[in-house]
Amino acid sequence: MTNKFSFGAPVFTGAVVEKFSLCKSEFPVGKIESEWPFTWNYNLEKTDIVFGLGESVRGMNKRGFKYVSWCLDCPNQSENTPSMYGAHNFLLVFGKNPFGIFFDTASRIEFDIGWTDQDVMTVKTEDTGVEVYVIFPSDNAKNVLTDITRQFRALIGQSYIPPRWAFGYQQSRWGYKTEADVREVVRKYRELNIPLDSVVLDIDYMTDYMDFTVDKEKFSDLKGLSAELKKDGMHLIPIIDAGVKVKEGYDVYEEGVKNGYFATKEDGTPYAAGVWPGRSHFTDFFNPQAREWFGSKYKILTDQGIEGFWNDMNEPAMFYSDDSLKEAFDKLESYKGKNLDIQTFFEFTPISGSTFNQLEDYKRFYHRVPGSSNPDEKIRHDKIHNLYGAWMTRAAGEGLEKISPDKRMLIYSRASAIGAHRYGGIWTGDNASTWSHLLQEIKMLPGVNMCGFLYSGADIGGFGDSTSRDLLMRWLALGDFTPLMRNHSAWNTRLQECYSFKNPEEFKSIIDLRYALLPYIYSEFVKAAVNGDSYIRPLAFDYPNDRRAVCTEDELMVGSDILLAPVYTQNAEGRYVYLPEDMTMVTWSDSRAEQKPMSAGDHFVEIPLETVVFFVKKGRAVPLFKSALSSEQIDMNSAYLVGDAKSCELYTDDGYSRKINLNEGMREIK
Ligand code: MIG
Repeated sequence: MTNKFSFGAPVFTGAVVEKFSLCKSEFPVGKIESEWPFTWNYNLEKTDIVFGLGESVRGMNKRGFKYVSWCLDCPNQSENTPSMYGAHNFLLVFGKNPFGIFFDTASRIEFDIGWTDQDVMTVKTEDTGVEVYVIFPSDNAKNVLTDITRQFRALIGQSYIPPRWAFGYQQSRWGYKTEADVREVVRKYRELNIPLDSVVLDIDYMTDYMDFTVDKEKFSDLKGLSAELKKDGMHLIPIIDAGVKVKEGYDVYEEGVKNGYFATKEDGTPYAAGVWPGRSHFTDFFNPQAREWFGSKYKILTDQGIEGFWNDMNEPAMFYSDDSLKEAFDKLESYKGKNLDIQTFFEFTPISGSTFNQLEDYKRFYHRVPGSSNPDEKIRHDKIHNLYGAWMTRAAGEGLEKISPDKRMLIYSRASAIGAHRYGGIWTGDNASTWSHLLQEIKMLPGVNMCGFLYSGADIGGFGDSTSRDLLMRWLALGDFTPLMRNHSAWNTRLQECYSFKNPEEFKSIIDLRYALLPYIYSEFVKAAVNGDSYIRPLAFDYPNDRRAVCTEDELMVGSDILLAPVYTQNAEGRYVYLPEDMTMVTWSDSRAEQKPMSAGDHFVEIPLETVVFFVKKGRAVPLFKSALSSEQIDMNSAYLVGDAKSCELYTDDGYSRKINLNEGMREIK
């Protein structure tokens, strides 16, 4: 049962697909301290657990910290980072009176979940307005967490399903500059027989970082390269940035200016800020014509055989604006010649870095939002900031659907808000090569899944800083199970491709497991998307009456049948694993599986670096296939089962048709 309430003057966000009339009765949970500015308090029982909030730091249980939804480029994220790249305002309170609550707003919103007062949760927002949906379990719900999640997902619509090849291993690096670089990656993977489905192209493939261009000097024949790779079951995935370079003669820029497709300053002229291409304009994705126009541009690349993209910098990130730069220079100037005491010196040093992603800049431009009640239908960017990336994903998703009405295309984005989960996936932005960020991913993915972003994953091995061999191996072992499995790193870090380290056959074995599991992962993913379930969940979903399981923060349920206990500490020879019931332990080593029954309870499980261990639930089986060099080449008749059941059901299809019929695709595997 869902109740809808409205406070302030909400802006249309596009998050919700079901129509609800406003509930006339009193707010059913906690207390509305103030209708506007909106302030809601909820007293937490000691044992209440608060799941959700998607892409955010800290635990699966969000208690004990203060989070702010404000899409932000945060490459230096830590445990204390309040805002990440996404705005995922859904919470699932699990306790005596379980409920889900979704704050549908375009604006900044704060979640103080037992931080100011350990036993009080406060949610506040004061810009525009918010529609609040409170979801209670159905009367006959067998499992309240699953039930609430399904209701929420029905509210926001079915999650995006990428083509099957998108579940293959992707190799990326901000640093592949030429066709030759790409060929080298492919050659080295193939030489070592390490499976690979995609090579990801970062900003260097473009001419001067201009969207929808290809630098002919570096990639003389992208179409040819793409066709050549496809023959071998591989895809190229180019990046598209949010900012469009200001440059006379560049068609995208000129068309955008001519037709008024860019966000504008108060005086109606296009707003400029500096990003990778230099001064750039920002497409007004809220304006349907602008959205359609930008979406249609992807055809320039699909015409060259490209079938997948990633959208970056769409918070939008802004390194500087004309104004913030001037302000910074003026300030710096004022210190010139001064005898700086230590206090003034510390004011002075941060000035040059102060122009990044400034709130002041976000207040300097406007979007045309048709249907809004404001004069000229204009809304200032900061009020709807959290939707910008989401609507770019929508532009891409809708555009690609027009360009390719029958075949699914791959798209994943950095910034996001709930609603965009229908159009694309996400990666979780610029993490670093640290063990704490590996653990962070484990804790983050269940929330991300609850919020509908099933196609998701973090940069494997870590983006910033230099990885270590063991960190990359442990991270790949987790990545074996995440829908997006992408190794990505920054230009100034140690090379991070599997062949850059000794004994690459140990990497091969880990990635072979991904391909052995791929048909299962695809099946479980599609089932979760269609049924409104989470592909990755906290143990609480499967073992709600087992307090140990409910409070476990470093194990995951994957698909319907797998429990995963990743290793996330350096030099570990294994780890303690809590099993809520008897299970089958599968140890994958040297590209082969061995199984062993395990009893419920605590175990120290030995997990040498080159092995991957997972557990199959009681009475279930998981099919493993003969690994192949690409997803396309997997022999679908090569399955054997692990686990204690004699058969299992698997969903299969052609891997790309947009129409999906679960029942038709189900088959039994023995
Ligand atoms: O300011 O395109 O998150 O994955 O490699 C950095 C370069 C811009 C940020 C993305 C990262 C990508 C990088 N981009």
